[in-house]
Amino acid sequence: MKNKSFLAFDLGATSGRSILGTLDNGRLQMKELTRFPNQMLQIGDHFHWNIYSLFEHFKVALAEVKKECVEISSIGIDTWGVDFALIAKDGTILGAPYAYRDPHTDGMPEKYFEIIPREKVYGLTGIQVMNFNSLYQLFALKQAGNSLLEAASEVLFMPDALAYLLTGNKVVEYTIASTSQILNPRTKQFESQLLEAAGISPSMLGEIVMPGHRIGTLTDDLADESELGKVPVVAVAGHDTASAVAAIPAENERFAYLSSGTWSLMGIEVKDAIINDETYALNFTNEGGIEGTTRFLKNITGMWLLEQCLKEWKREGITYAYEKLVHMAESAPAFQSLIDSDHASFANPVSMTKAIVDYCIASGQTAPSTHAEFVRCIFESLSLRYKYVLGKFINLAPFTIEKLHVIGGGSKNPLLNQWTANAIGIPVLAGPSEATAIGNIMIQAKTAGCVDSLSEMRQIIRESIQIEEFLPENKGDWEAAYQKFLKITG
Ligand code: LRH
Repeated sequence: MKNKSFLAFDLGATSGRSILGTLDNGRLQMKELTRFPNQMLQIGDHFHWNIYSLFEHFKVALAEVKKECVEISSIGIDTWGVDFALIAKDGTILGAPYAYRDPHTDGMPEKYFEIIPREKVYGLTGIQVMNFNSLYQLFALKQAGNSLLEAASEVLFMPDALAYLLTGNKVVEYTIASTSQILNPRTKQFESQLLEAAGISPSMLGEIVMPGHRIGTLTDDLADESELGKVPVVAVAGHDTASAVAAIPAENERFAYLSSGTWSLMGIEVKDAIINDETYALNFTNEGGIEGTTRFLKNITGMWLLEQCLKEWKREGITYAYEKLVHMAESAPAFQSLIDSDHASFANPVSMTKAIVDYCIASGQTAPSTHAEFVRCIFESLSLRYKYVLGKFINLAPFTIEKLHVIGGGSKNPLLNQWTANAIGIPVLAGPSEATAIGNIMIQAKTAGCVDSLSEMRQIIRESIQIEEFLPENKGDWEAAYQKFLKITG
């Protein structure tokens, strides 16, 4: 088959990338064209996304594609979950979208549950309650009498809003919609009653389209400016985690995954949503995957902790290379300070290092004082949290979990991979680190007819990238540390 190239826009909550992917003779090749920051924009007391700056970066990337002299078959966009843009009746994007770490949703779920009880919301959606879910963001805006919400006639989730800027067409893609806590995973449709209870008209959310849907083509302006012509823009798995899970190089279903980035998303792939008293109590989520799969998973606060520490240290004039961080962590004393990465105090503190120190003091531990001790504390605590959450999945999975696939940027950290394997006691398979972009590209390839199925996608990925295996070692030390971790984190 003739080779084909695709452009992926892959946006996380701290940075974005444009990647050119080429499928040549059953092998995938990738080239990063551009990388750009995606910082929350603080305006007054609020945190927003600068969607217009992202659009500018998209234009720069299109110009880079032109320089490559390759014809791209399509463009796909994936982003982090839950956030959205408000669109006016005349199609104008209203203001800058709120960022999910904005504190305006603090306490909103509890207020919402006075209208519809928590159990019912979970029963209808199977989505873990987190105050930033789109449902509570919309409710918060409504409660505040937000004038942009009043002027809006439509809601577009981030990947769909960006696709709208590229094409002028509006769609609501299924996997990103599934992060909203408004969608019913059984009917795969929005639950009007949830919106009505928030005071939002159900007409604000359009018809859902599945990954593979052709959204449109570049607008005339962009086609001319970029000199690329009317390139099709297709809906991929618009939720970055869904694109990442599609790129897991698994050979069979008996695996758990950890999509490791700012968040650590740990879960399993199942056919139907799992919603029962236990999953409700655990606050586990059922997000939509491709080909009718369900991503049954749990959000764990991941590299956010380290990213925030690094930001602080950078302000003090110290920047560390990744390898150096690994080396530092190895040199610090073992299991001295353990934290619950999901503790509310780490959600968006003014100082992450202070939040960690405060947590350790409050839990009667020696607080980290050197940078190396902070890094070790974060890596060890994450490994132990992974063990805790994986244990729950082992109990709930309809199959035996034989291995953990670690994908995403965090999979490039050999020390964390080894510590994770030690903590969980089963093999860790690390890679691809570019899972979100690979999933994005492979879904485009499937849409273009180059690939038939999810399992063929995964086979191509297995054959195109290097996967590293980490076998558990030093189990005894880790078991003792786990007992300490359980006591501290309750
Ligand atoms: C990871 C992610 C995660 C969501 C969070 C808001 O990037 O998409 O799956 O829960 O961002």
